[in-house]
Amino acid sequence: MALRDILIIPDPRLKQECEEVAEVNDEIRELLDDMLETMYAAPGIGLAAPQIGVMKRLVVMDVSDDKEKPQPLKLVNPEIIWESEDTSVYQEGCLSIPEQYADVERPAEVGLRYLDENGKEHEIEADGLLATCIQHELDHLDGILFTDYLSALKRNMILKKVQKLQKTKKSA
Ligand code: K1U
Ligand code: ZN
Repeated sequence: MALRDILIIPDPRLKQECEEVAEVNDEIRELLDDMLETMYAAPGIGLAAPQIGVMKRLVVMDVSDDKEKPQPLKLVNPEIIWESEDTSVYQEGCLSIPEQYADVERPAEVGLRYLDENGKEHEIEADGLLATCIQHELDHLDGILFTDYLSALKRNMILKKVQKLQKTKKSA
Protein backbone atom coordinates (compact mmCIF):
# COMPACT_ATOMS: atom_id res chain seq x y z
CA MET A 1 0.00 0.00 0.00
CA ALA A 2 1.15 3.54 -0.63
CA LEU A 3 0.15 7.05 0.32
CA ARG A 4 -0.76 9.19 -2.71
CA ASP A 5 -0.64 12.98 -3.08
CA ILE A 6 -4.05 14.67 -3.03
CA LEU A 7 -4.67 17.22 -5.80
CA ILE A 8 -5.74 20.71 -4.70
CA ILE A 9 -7.94 23.20 -6.61
CA PRO A 10 -7.54 24.61 -9.25
CA ASP A 11 -5.94 21.43 -10.64
CA PRO A 12 -7.79 20.86 -13.98
CA ARG A 13 -8.03 17.08 -13.35
CA LEU A 14 -10.57 17.83 -10.58
CA LYS A 15 -12.95 19.24 -13.23
CA GLN A 16 -12.81 16.26 -15.62
CA GLU A 17 -15.17 13.32 -16.05
CA CYS A 18 -13.76 9.89 -15.13
CA GLU A 19 -13.86 6.68 -17.17
CA GLU A 20 -15.68 3.48 -16.20
CA VAL A 21 -13.54 0.62 -14.93
CA ALA A 22 -13.64 -2.22 -17.51
CA GLU A 23 -12.32 -5.00 -15.23
CA VAL A 24 -11.89 -5.24 -11.45
CA ASN A 25 -8.37 -6.70 -11.30
CA ASP A 26 -5.32 -6.58 -8.97
CA GLU A 27 -4.32 -3.13 -10.27
CA ILE A 28 -7.75 -1.76 -9.27
CA ARG A 29 -7.62 -3.53 -5.86
CA GLU A 30 -4.17 -1.99 -5.18
CA LEU A 31 -5.47 1.45 -6.18
CA LEU A 32 -8.46 1.10 -3.81
CA ASP A 33 -6.10 0.12 -0.96
CA ASP A 34 -3.87 3.14 -1.68
CA MET A 35 -6.95 5.39 -1.73
CA LEU A 36 -8.18 4.08 1.65
CA GLU A 37 -4.75 4.53 3.22
CA THR A 38 -4.55 8.08 1.79
CA MET A 39 -8.08 8.90 3.03
CA TYR A 40 -7.43 7.64 6.59
CA ALA A 41 -4.09 9.51 6.72
CA ALA A 42 -5.57 12.83 5.52
CA PRO A 43 -7.87 12.32 7.55
CA GLY A 44 -11.12 12.20 5.62
CA ILE A 45 -14.36 10.24 5.35
CA GLY A 46 -14.21 9.80 1.57
CA LEU A 47 -11.89 9.99 -1.41
CA ALA A 48 -12.50 9.73 -5.16
CA ALA A 49 -9.82 8.54 -7.62
CA PRO A 50 -9.52 11.89 -9.51
CA GLN A 51 -8.40 13.47 -6.21
CA ILE A 52 -5.18 11.45 -6.60
CA GLY A 53 -5.00 12.13 -10.35
CA VAL A 54 -6.44 8.76 -11.43
CA MET A 55 -9.30 9.36 -13.88
CA LYS A 56 -11.28 6.19 -13.10
CA ARG A 57 -14.71 5.72 -11.49
CA LEU A 58 -13.44 4.58 -8.07
CA VAL A 59 -14.41 5.84 -4.60
CA VAL A 60 -13.56 4.87 -1.02
CA MET A 61 -15.46 5.95 2.09
CA ASP A 62 -15.71 5.32 5.81
CA VAL A 63 -18.24 7.38 7.77
CA SER A 64 -17.96 5.36 11.01
CA ASP A 65 -17.03 7.43 14.05
CA ASP A 66 -13.88 6.95 16.16
CA LYS A 67 -15.68 4.81 18.77
CA GLU A 68 -17.02 2.32 16.20
CA LYS A 69 -15.25 -0.45 14.27
CA PRO A 70 -14.00 0.95 10.91
CA GLN A 71 -16.48 0.39 8.05
CA PRO A 72 -14.48 0.92 4.84
CA LEU A 73 -16.43 0.93 1.57
CA LYS A 74 -14.71 0.39 -1.77
CA LEU A 75 -16.85 1.37 -4.76
CA VAL A 76 -16.19 0.58 -8.43
CA ASN A 77 -18.38 2.25 -11.10
CA PRO A 78 -20.84 3.55 -8.47
CA GLU A 79 -24.19 4.97 -9.65
CA ILE A 80 -27.03 6.68 -7.83
CA ILE A 81 -30.17 4.79 -8.89
CA TRP A 82 -32.72 6.89 -7.02
CA GLU A 83 -32.81 9.93 -4.78
CA SER A 84 -35.41 11.22 -2.33
CA GLU A 85 -37.43 14.37 -2.88
CA ASP A 86 -36.74 15.51 0.67
CA THR A 87 -33.41 17.22 1.15
CA SER A 88 -30.93 17.82 3.95
CA VAL A 89 -28.23 20.41 4.47
CA TYR A 90 -24.75 19.39 5.62
CA GLN A 91 -21.63 21.45 6.14
CA GLU A 92 -19.25 19.87 3.61
CA GLY A 93 -15.49 19.93 3.37
CA CYS A 94 -13.17 18.49 0.72
CA LEU A 95 -9.61 17.21 0.90
CA SER A 96 -8.96 18.97 -2.44
CA ILE A 97 -10.23 22.28 -0.99
CA PRO A 98 -8.33 22.37 2.33
CA GLU A 99 -9.76 24.12 5.40
CA GLN A 100 -12.89 25.44 3.63
CA TYR A 101 -16.42 24.41 4.57
CA ALA A 102 -19.89 25.38 3.35
CA ASP A 103 -23.51 24.26 3.70
CA VAL A 104 -24.75 22.22 0.74
CA GLU A 105 -28.34 21.03 0.20
CA ARG A 106 -28.74 17.58 -1.38
CA PRO A 107 -31.31 14.75 -1.48
CA ALA A 108 -31.56 13.30 2.05
CA GLU A 109 -31.63 9.64 0.91
CA VAL A 110 -30.18 7.85 -2.10
CA GLY A 111 -30.00 4.38 -3.59
CA LEU A 112 -26.54 3.31 -4.73
CA ARG A 113 -25.44 0.53 -7.09
CA TYR A 114 -21.74 -0.39 -7.28
CA LEU A 115 -19.25 -3.20 -7.78
CA ASP A 116 -17.06 -4.23 -4.84
CA GLU A 117 -13.33 -5.04 -5.05
CA ASN A 118 -14.19 -8.55 -6.30
CA GLY A 119 -16.47 -7.29 -9.08
CA LYS A 120 -19.67 -8.31 -7.22
CA GLU A 121 -22.67 -5.98 -7.70
CA HIS A 122 -24.39 -4.44 -4.65
CA GLU A 123 -27.33 -2.11 -4.09
CA ILE A 124 -27.65 -0.15 -0.85
CA GLU A 125 -29.87 2.60 0.56
CA ALA A 126 -28.25 5.46 2.45
CA ASP A 127 -29.29 8.44 4.53
CA GLY A 128 -27.59 10.91 6.87
CA LEU A 129 -23.86 11.51 6.47
CA LEU A 130 -23.42 8.42 4.27
CA ALA A 131 -25.94 9.77 1.71
CA THR A 132 -24.19 13.16 1.69
CA CYS A 133 -20.75 11.59 1.35
CA ILE A 134 -21.89 9.28 -1.49
CA GLN A 135 -23.23 12.28 -3.46
CA HIS A 136 -20.11 14.38 -2.76
CA GLU A 137 -17.78 11.56 -3.89
CA LEU A 138 -19.81 10.60 -6.99
CA ASP A 139 -19.82 14.27 -8.00
CA HIS A 140 -15.99 14.11 -8.04
CA LEU A 141 -16.22 11.38 -10.73
CA ASP A 142 -18.05 13.90 -12.97
CA GLY A 143 -15.72 16.81 -12.22
CA ILE A 144 -18.15 18.49 -9.81
CA LEU A 145 -16.95 20.04 -6.53
CA PHE A 146 -19.10 21.13 -3.57
CA THR A 147 -18.17 24.73 -4.38
CA ASP A 148 -20.06 24.37 -7.69
CA TYR A 149 -23.28 24.53 -5.60
CA LEU A 150 -22.30 27.93 -4.15
CA SER A 151 -22.53 31.39 -5.71
CA ALA A 152 -19.68 32.43 -8.02
CA LEU A 153 -18.70 35.02 -5.40
CA LYS A 154 -18.33 32.42 -2.60
CA ARG A 155 -16.59 29.96 -4.97
CA ASN A 156 -14.00 32.57 -6.00
CA MET A 157 -13.43 33.61 -2.40
CA ILE A 158 -12.74 29.98 -1.45
CA LEU A 159 -10.37 29.56 -4.43
CA LYS A 160 -8.41 32.66 -3.43
CA LYS A 161 -8.17 31.48 0.22
CA VAL A 162 -6.91 28.05 -0.86
CA GLN A 163 -4.33 29.57 -3.22
CA LYS A 164 -3.07 31.84 -0.41
CA LEU A 165 -2.92 28.89 1.99
CA GLN A 166 -0.94 26.78 -0.50
CA LYS A 167 1.52 29.67 -1.11
CA THR A 168 2.07 30.02 2.67
CA LYS A 169 2.60 26.24 3.04
CA LYS A 170 5.19 26.21 0.19
CA SER A 171 7.19 29.12 1.66
CA ALA A 172 7.18 27.69 5.23
O1 K1U B 1 -14.05 14.06 -0.98
C1 K1U B 1 -13.35 14.48 -0.10
O2 K1U B 1 -12.55 15.37 -0.31
C2 K1U B 1 -13.47 13.95 1.31
C3 K1U B 1 -14.40 14.75 2.19
C4 K1U B 1 -15.76 14.05 2.18
C5 K1U B 1 -16.93 14.78 2.72
C6 K1U B 1 -16.89 15.53 3.88
C7 K1U B 1 -18.02 16.17 4.35
C8 K1U B 1 -19.19 16.05 3.67
C9 K1U B 1 -19.24 15.33 2.51
C10 K1U B 1 -18.11 14.68 2.05
C11 K1U B 1 -13.78 14.79 3.58
O3 K1U B 1 -13.56 13.78 4.17
S1 K1U B 1 -13.40 16.34 4.26
C12 K1U B 1 -12.81 15.92 5.89
C13 K1U B 1 -13.87 15.50 6.84
O4 K1U B 1 -15.03 15.71 6.58
C14 K1U B 1 -13.52 14.83 8.11
C15 K1U B 1 -12.22 14.65 8.50
C16 K1U B 1 -11.93 14.00 9.69
C17 K1U B 1 -12.93 13.54 10.49
C18 K1U B 1 -14.24 13.73 10.14
C19 K1U B 1 -14.53 14.36 8.94
ZN1 ZN C 1 -14.21 16.21 -2.04
